[in-house]
Amino acid sequence: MRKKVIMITGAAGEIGQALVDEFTHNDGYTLLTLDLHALPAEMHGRTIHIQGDILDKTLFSRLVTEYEIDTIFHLAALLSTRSEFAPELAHQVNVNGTLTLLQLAAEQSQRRGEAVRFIFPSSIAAYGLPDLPTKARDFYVREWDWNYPTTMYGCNKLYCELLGAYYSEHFQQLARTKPIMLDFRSVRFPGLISAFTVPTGGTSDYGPEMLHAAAKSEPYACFVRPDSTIPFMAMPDAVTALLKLWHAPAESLTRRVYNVTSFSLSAAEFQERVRHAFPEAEITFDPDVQRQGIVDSWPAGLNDKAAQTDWGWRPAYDVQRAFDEYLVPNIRQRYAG
Ligand code: AKB
Repeated sequence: MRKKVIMITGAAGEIGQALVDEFTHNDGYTLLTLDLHALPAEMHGRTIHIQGDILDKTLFSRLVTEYEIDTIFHLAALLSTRSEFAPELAHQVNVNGTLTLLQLAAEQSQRRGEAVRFIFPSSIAAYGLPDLPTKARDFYVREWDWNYPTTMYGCNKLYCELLGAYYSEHFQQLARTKPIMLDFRSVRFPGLISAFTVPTGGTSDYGPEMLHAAAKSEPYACFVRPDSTIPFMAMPDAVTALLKLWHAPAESLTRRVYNVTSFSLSAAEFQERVRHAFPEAEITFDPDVQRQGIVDSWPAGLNDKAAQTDWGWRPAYDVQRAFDEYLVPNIRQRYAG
């Protein structure tokens, strides 16, 4: 008998660590985690961890002989800034890695006669707004607006959303019998902010970097203009969104890809919040033209009405609660020693 597991790729990353943490407070699930890196020491023993590459197909062939994969949270990805420096590698990891897992999930769904749920974090990077006046006018974009990403990462995310829908609805469409398909579900996340981890390789990183630097009493030069506005979300809400979408009954879903958001802030407003908590913070603005261009192409806000209606999405942390109750106290404590 194969052991039933929930697979989490990219488990050593920011969302991965928060998701594993949430799962291990709820007994009853066996987690099979995969990452290029080892898990941090405090996570040891909580999961069956495989240190490996999502591009390694032999590894997956071995894993499916041992485990029945019930759900996949596919979090492994190269983020937007890093992907611009290594676009071909980004395509391999973000697209080919996802394709391998979708194929595996489709085959597993047929083998066990029940759809594997495939939960995929997409991003505001899937959007590409043409200019700042349009960004200000179409503030809260809907899922189908402005799907013209300008980054390799954004292109990868948008295409993988489509691949997920293909594998769920049209896979083997010319075969005589309709096979059991996988059940792909995706959330488009805004910039995420964790109190416990610092992001690397993203372009929304200026928010969390500013906050963590202030808590460490380090000066910070923000790489975008003060007026740059994008949506953000506290990490616990990101985990809630993934879990809520995972649990949602299939009949209640009207789309495969949902926007989710919490609050929109300009970099100047972000700085004000940080200064309110850490009055000594040394924050300056030193925009980087290329990274600025990426942030300018991302929407200022997300319209997440479909997620609210279909599966009851509500962020627990608005901007006030995010800073006062989650970010500032935990970050303070983290660097206190
Ligand atoms: C990035 O900046 O690349 C990510 C994202 C917005 O998806 N944080």
